[in-house]
Amino acid sequence: MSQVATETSRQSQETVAGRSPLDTDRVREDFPILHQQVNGHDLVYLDNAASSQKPLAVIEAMDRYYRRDHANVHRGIHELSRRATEAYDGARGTIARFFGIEDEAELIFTSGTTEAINLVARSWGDANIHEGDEILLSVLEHHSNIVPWQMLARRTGAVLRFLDIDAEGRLDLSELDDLLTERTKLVAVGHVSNALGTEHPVAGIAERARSVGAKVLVDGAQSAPHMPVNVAELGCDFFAFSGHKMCGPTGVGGLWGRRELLERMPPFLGGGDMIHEVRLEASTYAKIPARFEAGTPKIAEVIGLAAAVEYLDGIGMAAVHAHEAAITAYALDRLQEIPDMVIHGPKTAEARAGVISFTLADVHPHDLATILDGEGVAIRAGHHCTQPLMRKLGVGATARASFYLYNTEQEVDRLVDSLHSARRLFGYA
Ligand code: 7TS
Repeated sequence: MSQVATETSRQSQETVAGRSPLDTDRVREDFPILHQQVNGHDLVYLDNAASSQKPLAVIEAMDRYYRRDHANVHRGIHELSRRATEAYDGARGTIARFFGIEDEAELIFTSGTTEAINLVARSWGDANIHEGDEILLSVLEHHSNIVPWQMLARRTGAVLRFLDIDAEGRLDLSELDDLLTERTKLVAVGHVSNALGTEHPVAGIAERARSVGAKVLVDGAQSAPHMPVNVAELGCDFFAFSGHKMCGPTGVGGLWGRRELLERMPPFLGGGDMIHEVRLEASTYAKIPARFEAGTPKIAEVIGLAAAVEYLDGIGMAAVHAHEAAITAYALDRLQEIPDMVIHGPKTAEARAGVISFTLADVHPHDLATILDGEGVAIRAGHHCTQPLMRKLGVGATARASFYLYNTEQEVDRLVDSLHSARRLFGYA
């Protein structure tokens, strides 16, 4: 490394240590999975945008529930069912408070962001979207915030429109006013891009969308885990999130929607638990949230998710965000020291979450990820379920490092060292 580069990284290290409010050594003690060797090296887990690891508090809450309290909810007149029901219903309040949701009946548990968006597209969309209506998305949405709207457009004859990105890779709002018309019935945008890590000004977009009478859905899969989120302050109508990306278990996430909208929406799935009365010819439906939670719910998962948000609350989402901002700034500096490195998206940490997409010369990202895995460094390579964005960037795939509260600057150094070995291996050094 050159003298200048050494100076730069030393200064950056001081900045990270000085700016992160987290004691990562202590945080890391809470995550047993991090303490292992992979391919003969200490694991460096940098695939958090795909799924985060779980603290003991979550693992133990689910273990305790299964060992002691498990039964089905809302039906048994016996002690275990009472305990399970109390824990499940209590978890809704805990998770609602985490997102600033005052009316906890507005929080519907789903299997994750994908199901939450599909619920809105099927239930609200089929009832409210008609031929010629417009739905405004952006070109950098995750497939789960594109495909359900394409399916809805096919069913109804609605038209999809797209916000573009600027040269830096940030959402370009210069055309927003032209794209928003009285035909726009819905704006559905991601809060943070899973491929570029950019944070989008959703509160401003929501305000402008609502001024033309459009409803607003925010895909919060990548914001809920990484920054304080208050759905009322966002000014949106629906907010979707996934538990497994925010220290919680797989198989659970949620949809928040305004009561006046949810109450007028028909059910998404039919079955047990979502009805008021069933007759052979027709049924009436339960009130929200039960109307949208057909069948035996994700009891252990919801209890695990409540433990996850309590854990994150204990640390403080502002501190989680500040830690990630510091580590991302450090990583951006260090990655840009590597010759032939292309960072996709903005090169600075401003309005960015802890996600960095990159390519190294013409090494295929999958080859890069394989070399890194051999050194115990886990990153993701691929199109990140954002194929339209990849086309815009002119690449088929990128390598992606994504950080969370337990990642350290030493781990960023390990990533950089491994990328240097990959460069040597592929003959670039
Ligand atoms: N929206 C965004 C912005 C996402 O990043 C993801 C998952 C989803 C929706 C879907 O979430 P799910 O929990 O319903 O699957 N993103 C990623 C990723 O970046 N790598 O793997 C999954």
